[in-house]
Order: sequence, then structure tokens, then C-alpha cells
Amino acid sequence: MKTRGNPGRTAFAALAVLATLAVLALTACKDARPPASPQARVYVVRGQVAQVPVPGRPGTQFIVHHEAVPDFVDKTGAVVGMESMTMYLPTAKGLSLATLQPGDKIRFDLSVDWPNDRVEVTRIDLLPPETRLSFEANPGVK
Ligand SMILES: [Cu+2]
Repeated sequence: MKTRGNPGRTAFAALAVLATLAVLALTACKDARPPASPQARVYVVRGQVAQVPVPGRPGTQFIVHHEAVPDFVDKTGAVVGMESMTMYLPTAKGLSLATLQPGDKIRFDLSVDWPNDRVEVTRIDLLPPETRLSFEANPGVK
């Protein structure tokens, strides 16, 4: 069916303009660090602290040996899993690491917001020292 002026296309063009504006707005306030967007997925992960940032010692970072994350989703939305590994983890603004020490066992929320290219730890709970962690490769991870 033909319609004059193609309202569908006009609506689409308007949406495209809005989407562009939204992207510009997001880019503009990147430094404002708004709370994680609704697209963010939060994984509850366990691990052992390998290093904590030491004030006054540049280059020291928050590094964690974490268990596998079998349901980890990549940028395309595919469940690819993340193997157990030792890695640097960015932390959310205001999250204090002051009480943590290397060797501490922790459970943390890892927020992954692919649309905004933002990965960060938003919460950390200390686990009892006797907690048994498994750093074996997860069979569900390809
Ligand atoms: Cu990892």
C-alpha cells in the first residue's frame, strides 16, 4: 500500500535524530558518571584480592584472581563466559578499597554496560577466610 509522504519514513528519520542527540548527550556527560544504565548486566563473582591500590604509589591497581563467570555476555549479546583469571578491575566512584588486603577473599558485583563501554565493580563483600574458591576453568566456558 502506498501513502503519500511516507509517514513511516518520516517517523524513522525523527527517531534517528533523537538517537543521535541521545548519543551526543551521553558523550557530553561521560565524566559525570551516572549510575549504571538499565542495559548493564551485573555478575556476582567471587575471587581473591591479588593487589590493592596503594595511595602515593602510582601503578598500583585493584587486581583480583576471580572465579569463572559462565554466564558472561559479550558485546554482541552472546553468552561466551569468562574463564578464571587474574585481572585489573575498575571500581565505581565512591567504592572504598581501604579495608581490603591482598589475600582477602571477596564476592563482588561486576557491572558490565556494553552500550556505554563501562565495566566496574560496584560492590564488594568480604568472605570468610576459610571460603573455598575454585579457579579451575569452567566447563561451560568455550
Ligand atoms: Cu576476568
